[in-house]
Amino acid sequence: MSSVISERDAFLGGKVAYEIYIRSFNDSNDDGVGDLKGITQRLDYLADLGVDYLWITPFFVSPLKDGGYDVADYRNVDPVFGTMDDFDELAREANARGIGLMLDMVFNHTSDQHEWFQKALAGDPKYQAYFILRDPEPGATPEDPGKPPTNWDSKFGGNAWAFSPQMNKWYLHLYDVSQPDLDWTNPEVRAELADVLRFWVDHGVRGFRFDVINNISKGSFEDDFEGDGRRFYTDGPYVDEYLRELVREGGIGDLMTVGEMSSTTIEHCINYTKPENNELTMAFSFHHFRVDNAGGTRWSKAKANIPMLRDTFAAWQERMAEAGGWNAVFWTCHDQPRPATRFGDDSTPELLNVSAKMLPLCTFLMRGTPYVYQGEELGMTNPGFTGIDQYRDVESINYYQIMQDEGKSEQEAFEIIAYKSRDNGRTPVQWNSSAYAGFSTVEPWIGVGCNYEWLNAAAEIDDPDSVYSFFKRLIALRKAEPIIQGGDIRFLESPAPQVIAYERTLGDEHVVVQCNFSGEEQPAVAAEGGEVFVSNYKEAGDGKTLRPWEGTAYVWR
Ligand code: ISL
Repeated sequence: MSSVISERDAFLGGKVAYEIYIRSFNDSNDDGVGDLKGITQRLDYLADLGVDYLWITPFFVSPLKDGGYDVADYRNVDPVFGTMDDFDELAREANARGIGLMLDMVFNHTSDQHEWFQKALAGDPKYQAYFILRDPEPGATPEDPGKPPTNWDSKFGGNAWAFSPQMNKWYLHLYDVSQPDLDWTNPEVRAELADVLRFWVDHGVRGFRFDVINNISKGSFEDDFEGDGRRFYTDGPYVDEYLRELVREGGIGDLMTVGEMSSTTIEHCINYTKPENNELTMAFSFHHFRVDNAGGTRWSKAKANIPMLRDTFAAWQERMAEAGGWNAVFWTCHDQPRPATRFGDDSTPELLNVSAKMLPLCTFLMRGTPYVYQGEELGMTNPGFTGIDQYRDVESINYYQIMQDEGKSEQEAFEIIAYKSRDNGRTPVQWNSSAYAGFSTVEPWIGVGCNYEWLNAAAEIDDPDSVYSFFKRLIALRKAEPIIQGGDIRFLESPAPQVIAYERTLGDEHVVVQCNFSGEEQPAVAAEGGEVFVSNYKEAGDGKTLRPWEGTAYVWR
């Protein structure tokens, strides 16, 4: 077996990315909303943590119906987030610290406020051809437009088509009604989007994240009587071709790129990320978040099924490795609850500390590029909101109603929202114990988590036992160890249902990682002769059992 890893694996496997949800990261001008200057102010913190790339969520001109994922102008900064000069300063300062910026390109759809859609509404045929429009059935009136072209559901609830009386046409919106889908079959659309990439590359950007990029090629427009329509537009026939063209025409073949792949398959992600295909460098996939969907729906509250989690990781890790694909590995993002609450235990500070360290240990030693989501490095939890009026997210507000319409009580619907809402990850980063957690001096756009007085960056930075210090260690370890960057990976049979274990191998070296996803002792995988590589417990264990929430990796070399 070779003891040398490939150049690609050394590069991607040695990098760590950090996601910034800009509205909630740091507010520099005290208007209650995070901004670009706010990020610049925290670059030293991020450099100390050791991350290489910052994925910044959209800060482009937007009506903010979907937190900026509704873009009205791809080439300008929304005034609420700052100015182009602020951006250039951020890029300069980040690059000077060896940190690259990755921008978030929302190319499946625009905002209905985008000039292109406004021109389409006004009847301009050039721009009507930018969107996916359909004529109504004969006899339709603005009051009664009849049946939508297909029965597909919007991801945010309701039918995926909206009728525009102004155009006398239906338009497709897989997401919010204010987010019309672009028509990628139109070469002018593809050329415009490639030009947007070149614009930002000229501003010093070193990578891109592509929003729901596997939805851009709609297959056939037919009613779905088995599901919600996604099988007709997910991983569609031309996604690979469009990606190759976008990368080539956008001139981004040498940059770090990650595609957000919704409801995808491993085989498609292999194609999207195999270097010889010249598409993307890595894929974000979400199958491991299905493990706490009761009855097949995300809008449910259930304990995570750990054997299913193990099998999902095993399949994605092993199959992508065999076929030369590359995964982004992560426990959360701005669309997910906080992992310490969801997969760990936040019921006491001690349990939180140990479980919020076990989780990154489990994923950081896998094959792929780890992504840390703002506040995760502090062990931030779901915020403990108590009323629906504290939520801001369009999806959460829609589903709170939909769940009640479908028969859930107000209380049941609220508990599910409190557990699964995207707003769980969107509360301000807890910087210190002052009012509004040091995020802002005025009331933020969304409330601060209930535990900010003791759970915050200021309390953790100099504490060697903090979750923050543990993340720093894991990041440094990954950069130092080729076996983690590019070694083979094989999942081991779990000695107990609540344990996930896997092995990395490089030449004669090997590492065994074992993690206990429970508050009870569990049997361990035999590790005789191995030395502790990294652990969330200070004292070595007995080698036979894993302590509550223990994550330990052993090395043989
Ligand atoms: O939020 C979800 C599950 O928690 C997903 O359905 C999510 O909408 C999907 O992963 C796509 O997300 C991306 O595109 C959306 C935007 O609202 C999300 O914030 C973004 O990450 C539409 O642009």
